[in-house]
Amino acid sequence: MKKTLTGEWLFRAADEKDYLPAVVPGCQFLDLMRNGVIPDPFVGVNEEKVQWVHEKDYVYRKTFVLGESNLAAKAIDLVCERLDTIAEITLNGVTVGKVENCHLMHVFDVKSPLRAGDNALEIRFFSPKKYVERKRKETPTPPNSNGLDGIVHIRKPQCHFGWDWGPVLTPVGIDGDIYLDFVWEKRVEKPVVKVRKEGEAYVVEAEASGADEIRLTHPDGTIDRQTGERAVFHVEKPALWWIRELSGKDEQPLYLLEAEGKDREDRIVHGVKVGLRTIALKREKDKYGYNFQFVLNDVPVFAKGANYIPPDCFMTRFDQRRLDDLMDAVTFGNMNMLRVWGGGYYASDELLDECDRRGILVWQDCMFACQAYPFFDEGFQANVLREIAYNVGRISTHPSLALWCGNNEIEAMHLAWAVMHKYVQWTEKFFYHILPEAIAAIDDQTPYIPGSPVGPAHNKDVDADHVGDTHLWGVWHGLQPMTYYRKRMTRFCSEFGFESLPAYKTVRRYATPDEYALSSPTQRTHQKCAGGNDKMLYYMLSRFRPVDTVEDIVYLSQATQQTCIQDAVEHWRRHFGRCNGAMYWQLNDCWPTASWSSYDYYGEYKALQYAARRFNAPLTASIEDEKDKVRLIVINDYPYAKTVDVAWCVFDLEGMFPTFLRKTCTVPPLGNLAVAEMATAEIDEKRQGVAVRLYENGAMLAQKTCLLRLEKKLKLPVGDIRIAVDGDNITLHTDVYQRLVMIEDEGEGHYSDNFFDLLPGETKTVRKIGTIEGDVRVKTVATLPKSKKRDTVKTRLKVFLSARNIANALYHGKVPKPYLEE
Ligand code: BMA
Repeated sequence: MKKTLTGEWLFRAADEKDYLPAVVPGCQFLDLMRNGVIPDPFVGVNEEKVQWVHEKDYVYRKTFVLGESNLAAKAIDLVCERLDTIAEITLNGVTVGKVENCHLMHVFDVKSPLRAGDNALEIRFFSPKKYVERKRKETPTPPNSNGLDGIVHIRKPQCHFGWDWGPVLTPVGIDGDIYLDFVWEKRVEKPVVKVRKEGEAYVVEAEASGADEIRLTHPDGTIDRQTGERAVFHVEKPALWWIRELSGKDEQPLYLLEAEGKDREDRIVHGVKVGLRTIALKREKDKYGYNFQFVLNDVPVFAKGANYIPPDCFMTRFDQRRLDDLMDAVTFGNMNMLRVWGGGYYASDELLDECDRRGILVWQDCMFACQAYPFFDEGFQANVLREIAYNVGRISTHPSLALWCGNNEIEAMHLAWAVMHKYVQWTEKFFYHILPEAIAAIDDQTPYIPGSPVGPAHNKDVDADHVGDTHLWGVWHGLQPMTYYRKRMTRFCSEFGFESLPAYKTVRRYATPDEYALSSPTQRTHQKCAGGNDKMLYYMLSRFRPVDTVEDIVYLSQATQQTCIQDAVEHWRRHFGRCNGAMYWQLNDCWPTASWSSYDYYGEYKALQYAARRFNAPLTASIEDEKDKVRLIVINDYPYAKTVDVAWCVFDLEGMFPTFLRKTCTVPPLGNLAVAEMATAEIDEKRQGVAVRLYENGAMLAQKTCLLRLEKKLKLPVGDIRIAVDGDNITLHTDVYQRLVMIEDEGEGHYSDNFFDLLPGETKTVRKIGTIEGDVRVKTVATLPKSKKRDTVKTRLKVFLSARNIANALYHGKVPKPYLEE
């Protein structure tokens, strides 16, 4: 029997007397906002104004009544799904526990302090900031390049202390379910489930102490039952779990394993969803070096996706509706993998359930990022290993789990800690020995890598192109030209990114018009990457003519981001087999900000989100432009050949609807086909462009265009776009070529397509997924008003020549030497 303790609580800062109402699950920031004590830190420069909050301890209090009969239970536990983070729990004045890890569930035996009648539960949360300051004095740590120093001492999302996309807002509180669990006769535990393949069949083994029956419900509804605490099910004809692009279905087949037992008259059922599949990470030697390729049910996969960060600074308000919306963006973007990045939280059950259902693989980092951790401290290591055991047990049953990764970028940062050698040594001990053993003790089926990026051994060839995965930051941090990616023949790019401003609608939610300028205090607060706004301008001006208004800067920053990431992903996809994954940084935001995301904090789709749908489509066309030639390539990620029609043309920017050349061809499975090649000398770069269309069974799957000159060096025709709205459908028609057409209206939601090119004479219909409000407007590169203010060359030079940027360019801009077979 459970008695929930969520809902209404009281709270106070420890140095104040009066309690205020609080809501659990939640945190002190949400409660302070609700009570009008602090302003919304997401607006204007309020983040700065609420920094005093971190300095304090907070006390949460709840009273509840129990009857005499409740106390007759054999055992009574207080279960806290999550407590963030350093806390002491007292019940009726008796200390029942102290905790120091927000990444695991805490259970306390509370039978003896409970009494009939009124009970008072109090949880005191200690200031995380003060905690890390104190810890750092006891055990010095290397400096932190993201946020406050010493944060490695606390097992709490590291990004709470500030990151290059996130504010310094360190919540404390009860941020999960909290309840009393009464045991009358026996406990019925959650089942431990193991799945393995035997020949063509699968074996599902389950053990649940206290269970009377364990059953397996197949996706077709048939149920196998076994009595007792242990069960072994043989599934002879498995309904295999696939990623969405390979199953072609929105819902993947899942089996439901349930363990049921009776505790007095309470019927207790624990359910676990199980998917039948095999997953491997191939890292064998090959002609390019060493492979890095996920293989699902024996089918090689090109991983297409993005990096996921905590979707809110205050996680408890990220509800199922927002999760659904975010996951819709993932499927909309034709992604098949998410990387849950190591500076936040382990994936929640809800996120994993959605990934299981929709068929999205999950790369799970363990929660260590960008810094060296004090694993030599026995208490710290034991704390971490408890967290690992809990999360591996919880996460490993999910069929979406594809990889355990030890950490984010710790090895890449070793140079910085050469002076604190102990940390470097312990990084190797922990991530190459202790952690993999701890994971394998619970989950020996899922691949493991010590960190990302990873080389062949500790501290060797990190970020090399012939081995492991890479985080390529030459573009953006290293100010390399956007063509830099083409020089990198990585085996798997798990991070690369480009910043843009969030949607204009979002800017209006955090800034007033007098704070729109990128140099304003508000815009500088909402840009956490040092020099980020300058870099955005630097790249925008490398390609487009200058603009003045924030609306136009939003548009161009997103257009630049989209073209940059599209070029990189298509380049790597054209080399599937050698490169096996392109996961851009980053999918989402934790607050409204300028960042590398494609989906902003309020769920607005940036240009990149639409582009992802096109460049990640499993069957698509791509244009590879080189100095002297343009090649048209069809990319096929399916494990079977595809027969398609390809049509292409050289079109005049101001011409008539072009005449296409056509060819029917068969693209090999998991491969590419070069369909046509054109000499650039035969194309009038000033007046013409190249377009390709791809059809399957008469339906157009893709249209891509390519200009041979930068937009700023072209006279793009303005023309006129006719817009007709019919219900949710918006039809556009143009007589001349239109570059990067952005549709907008004031309603909620997004469009079925946006930020696309239109060929001269083309008519295109898109659908609004949401509601249309007010006028439907369009913006294109050619319609941007001219600015007289900026000297492009001077502005760019000034950005490039800052000391920070020169150092970054040297550090990030390297291109590895070609791999020579050993
Ligand atoms: C990557 C990440 C993050 C960071 C991002 C952008 O390396 O792992 O630490 O936010 O770069 O700089």
